[in-house]
Amino acid sequence: MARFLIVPQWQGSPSARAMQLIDGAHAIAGDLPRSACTPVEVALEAGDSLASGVDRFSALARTAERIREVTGPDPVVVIGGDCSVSVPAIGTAAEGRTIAVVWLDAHGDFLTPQTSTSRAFAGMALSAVLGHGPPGLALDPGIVQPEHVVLAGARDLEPAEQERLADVSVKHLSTQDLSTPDALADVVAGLGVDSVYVHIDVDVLDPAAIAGVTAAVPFGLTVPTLVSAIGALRARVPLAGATIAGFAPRTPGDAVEDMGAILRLIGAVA
Ligand SMILES: [Mn+2]
Repeated sequence: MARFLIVPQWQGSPSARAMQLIDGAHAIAGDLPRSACTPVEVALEAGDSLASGVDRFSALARTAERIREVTGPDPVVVIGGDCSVSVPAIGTAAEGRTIAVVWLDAHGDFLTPQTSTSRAFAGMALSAVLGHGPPGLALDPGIVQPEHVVLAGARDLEPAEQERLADVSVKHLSTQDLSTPDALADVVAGLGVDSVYVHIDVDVLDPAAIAGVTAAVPFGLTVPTLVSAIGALRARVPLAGATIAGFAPRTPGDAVEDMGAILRLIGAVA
């Protein structure tokens, strides 16, 4: 049985519905065995940017510190919360080994404090994995190599993200590419890494498969396609850890509707 970190962090989200990410984390935790769950305390207040270029920096930095405190060499599944909960978990997972990062997300999360208009850290999370962003949130450069990152299923990229992605060696697999079950596994297995961290923003799924996301983008993955891709990947490369992020149900009833899809994704990574 995997260990789950429950991180109801909303401060990284640019959405007006950000606080429903708290409900999403709690709804998922409610369907997991309590003994397997480690709750991570998240401040309720917004926090202060402290001139970092990231909104709510102080609250995010405190949560990141707590995630670092409760993660170690054994793989964990982080239940968000906004996408930025993955950053400190990836930092721990990369200690003493070379990892790939598969970032499954409708968006690039590849903005920086310089290019983001919202200043929301979730939209900068993948940049922060590669070392861009304020100390205390961003990993040190070199902990994860750009050529070991695969952005998958992204279909709503801002021009600034597209420019930066063209400049670095991050690989990009489209929704179409992922319809070949072994496509993701082939790319990651070819990198020569020790293990792979799998980040899933549930908005990588098609809006028909999940309703509780804050920024739905059409033409996403089906649940079976995503589960097959992860299964094929895990058959070839050990898992260093995983995240399920971005679940923000509007109502408790909506959470119940979406839970079947969420639990299948958890089954794929746990
Ligand atoms: Mn995301």
